[in-house]
Amino acid sequence: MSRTLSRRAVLLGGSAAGASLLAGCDQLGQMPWVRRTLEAGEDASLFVQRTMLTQQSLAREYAEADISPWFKPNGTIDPVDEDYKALVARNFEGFRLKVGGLVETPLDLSIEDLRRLPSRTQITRHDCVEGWSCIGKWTGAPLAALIEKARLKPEARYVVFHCADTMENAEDGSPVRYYESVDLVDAVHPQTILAYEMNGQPLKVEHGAPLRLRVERHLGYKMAKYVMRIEAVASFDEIGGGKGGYWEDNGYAWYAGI
Ligand SMILES: Nc1nc2c(c(=O)[nH]1)N[C@H]1C(S)=C(S)[C@@H](COP(=O)(O)O)O[C@H]1N2
Ligand SMILES: [Mo]
Repeated sequence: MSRTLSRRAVLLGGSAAGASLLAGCDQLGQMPWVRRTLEAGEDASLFVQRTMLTQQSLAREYAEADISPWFKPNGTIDPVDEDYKALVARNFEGFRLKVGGLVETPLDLSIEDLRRLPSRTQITRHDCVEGWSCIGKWTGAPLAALIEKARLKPEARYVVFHCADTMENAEDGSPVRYYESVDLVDAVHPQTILAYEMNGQPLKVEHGAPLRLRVERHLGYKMAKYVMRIEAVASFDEIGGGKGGYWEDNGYAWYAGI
């Protein structure tokens, strides 16, 4: 039995009809997926955020004056990967974002293509699991717009972000690259964007140039930098260590809601 929302439930939940349907707790308790979730004894914070706080509540947004004078770069800050270094050398000319997996229409987009989509700017606080926070302004293309263009197949449950940076080498010597994933509720959330600008400037290498994920209701490690490819999947079984992210494969929680 699936532990997550179906594509249909997400699309319903995102519509006006869906929103009023979700308004009453009684009705909510009648919805099959809520009962399934309760019966499965799902993680409490996930349940609270997914139901009581409503699916599309926004993370707090701040004013220009709140922007941190220095935003701590963390994790990979200068990928060693040759393909990525070549992109940096060309100032990211020729960069293409690939969108594939369980979609009807695979996409292959330049940064200019992404800039032509309606953009969203948000000033938010980034909280790293290590215990520090910084406030930054992010501008990018809503992931929802890409998902709409690519059209998910009915089996799709998660969106995976494949990154350029190698974190370690596997036993057979192959590179283990950073990756992350979100479910469809977070994928279509209005503050989930693929950011190409930070504080009004093109994204710097240390912060994930040319494209990084912002998924504002989550901890920092969900915010994949150096995103090269996006893949819609039904499960994580075939990806990396099977837990939905590089740090998840190393013991972190997949649901990092704050
Ligand atoms: N590709 C990639 N994305 C990543 C990381 C990384 O090492 N590689 N580190 C994560 C962590 S733990 C944090 S806190 C943020 C840091 O983002 P920043 O460098 O813009 O502060 O990126 C996240 N995304
Ligand atoms: Mo982090």
